[in-house]
Formats: sequence, structure tokens, C-alpha cells
Amino acid sequence: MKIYFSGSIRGGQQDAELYQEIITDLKQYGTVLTEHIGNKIQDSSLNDEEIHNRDVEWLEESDVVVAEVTTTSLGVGYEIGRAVEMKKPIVCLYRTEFGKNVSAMIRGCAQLKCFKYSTLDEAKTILKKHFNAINMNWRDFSYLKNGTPTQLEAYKCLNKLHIFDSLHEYNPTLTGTIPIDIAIDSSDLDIVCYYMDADRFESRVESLFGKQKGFTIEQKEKDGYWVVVARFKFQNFDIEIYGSLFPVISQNSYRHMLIEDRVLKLLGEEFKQQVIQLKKDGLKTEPAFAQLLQLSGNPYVELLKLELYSDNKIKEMWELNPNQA
Ligand code: 6K6
Repeated sequence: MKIYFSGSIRGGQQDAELYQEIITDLKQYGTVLTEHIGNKIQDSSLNDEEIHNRDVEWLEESDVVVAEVTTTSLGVGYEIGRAVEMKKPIVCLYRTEFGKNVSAMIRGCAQLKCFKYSTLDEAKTILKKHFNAINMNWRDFSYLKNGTPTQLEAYKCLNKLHIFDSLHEYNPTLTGTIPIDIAIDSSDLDIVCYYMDADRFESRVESLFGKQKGFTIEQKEKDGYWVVVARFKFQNFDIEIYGSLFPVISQNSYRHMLIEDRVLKLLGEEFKQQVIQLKKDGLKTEPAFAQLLQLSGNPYVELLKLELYSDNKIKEMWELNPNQA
């Protein structure tokens, strides 16, 4: 992950040491492209135009922008504005102890995540939370605890069933739309697993959940692969446990969720709402993404191809959609 850290230079370098500490902390999450921001000594080997062009290139290249906006700086404001245009995820950190308020153009911009902090430790905690969300460990379903009401309800349901403990040896992983917050009322909880022996997996799932309401289980061929699919109801959820001979990370439903999560983070709230609307209108998730990104062909196959696309290419595809405001 490439991180663009933005902090005041000509706007005033009184926070340079703090920037340095933040940059050091950020390095655990990825490569910080702008390490020099914490440097009090100005590097005069580049002229202003060269500095501008190089920084905008780095901004383009970055996966996330972190800006410390306590000290008012034209350059930082400009970088944030450009990053908003580039649809980058942006975190702004600010302190208010000097009685100065952050510009409404920053605090009021819905695309920015602004956090007030007082101490370096607080800033580190904010960043940790943010980067953990970006570098998601989908195997650990506890992220649902801090999510939307539906995600919290899903967490309680899965916890009560002990699915993840009792199927531990099969690498159970929650996929589908609830983890990425585009669920609608009819969305189910999909748990994908990896088995070595289909019969053994089937009897394990049956012994654990066979008494649940509406329980069914079958072995069948799907898209040329042998799979085991169990379904039942628990609390308000339809649950599907899906086992295959392939490791979870190479299974399509996991790959679809990852690419969908990436696209949602890249394209923001308007895209997300359009996906949800298409799903409410009756489209399945992958066809909804394919329609909005104007992918022709089989949406389940075409969506996987986005794994190889750059962020900019995906943004361009969305910009070409005439339904985009
Ligand atoms: C090197 C080390 C310190 O200063 C330098 C040379 N100047 C700059 N080098 C790199 N980026 C710069 C420089 N001046 C401004 N910027 C960019 O604008 C940085 O990415 C900062 O986030 C932002 C600071 O803007 P001002 O208006 O406060 O200078």
C-alpha cells in the first residue's frame, strides 16, 4: 500500500516533528511516498514546478492520503482537493488546542474522514482503526461488531451458532454482501469453506447444523467443480455454507467480494447507492456491478478481470457511465 502523507511546509513547519512521528507510525501500514514532509530542511534541488508535478504524480500513485491539517497550508488544501477529485480515500487529522478551527471546506467534505485528536497516541489509534479496515482480515469476522446494525446482527447470529469455531479446520470465511455493507433485506449469510474430503465435510456440517430450521445439504457439480452446499435459517438470516476443494482465497465468491469491496471504496457513496438500488430492483450483486461499470459478457467472469485493473482504469469505467451524476 502506498500512502501519501500531507502536512504543512511553507504554511509553517512548527509540527514537523509530529509529522515525523506520524510518518514513522504510517510505515507499518505501507510505503510512505512523502517522507520528507517531516523534514525541516527544505530540499532545494527541485524548483516549485518540479515539486508540484512530482507530488501530483505521487498523489495519483497513492492508495490512501493522510493529511495533518492543524496548521493551515495552501499546499495541503490543494493536495486534498486534488485527491478528492482523484477519488482517493483520505484521512484528515487535526488538533484544536490552539483555538483554531479547521476550514469548513475540509470538515464539510463528505469524502474526507476527519478526526480530531490531542495526543500522538490518539492519532495512532485513529490510523490503526482506519488501516485495519483497509487491510481487512476477512477470516476474522469480529469486524462485524463495529459495523452497521445489520452487520452487528449478523455478528451476533454467527457467534451464537459458533460456526467459525466449529468449522475452524475448513477455513470458514464470510462472503457476500453483508461484509461489504451492500446487503438488502433478502441478503443471506454466505460462509465459504475449504475441504479435503467432501463426505467428511458434509457429515460434519450436518452433525452441527442438521437440526436447524429448513436444513438441507447436497453435494453437486457447479461450474465443473465438486461442491457441498448446506442451507438453513437462523434468527433473521438465511445461511449458506459452501464447501469446495479450492482454498477460500481462490473461490469465486471470496474473489468477487474482494473486488467489490475495492470498487466500492474507490467509487464512493453514489456508486454504492446505485448498486443497492439495482439489487432492490431485483438484480444480483455481480450483475449490478457489471451494469454500472458497463461490463459486457458474463458478469461473474468479467468482474474477476477487474483484479488486474488499476484504480484509475476502474474510476474511468465509472466516469463513462452516463448515469453517474
Ligand atoms: C523538502 C523538504 C521540505 O521541503 C522540501 C521542498 N518543498 C517541498 N517538497 C515536497 N513537497 C512539498 C514541498 N513544498 C510543498 N509540498 C507539498 O505541499 C507537500 O506534499 C505538502 O503536503 C504540501 C505543503 O504545502 P505548503 O503550502 O505548506 O508548503
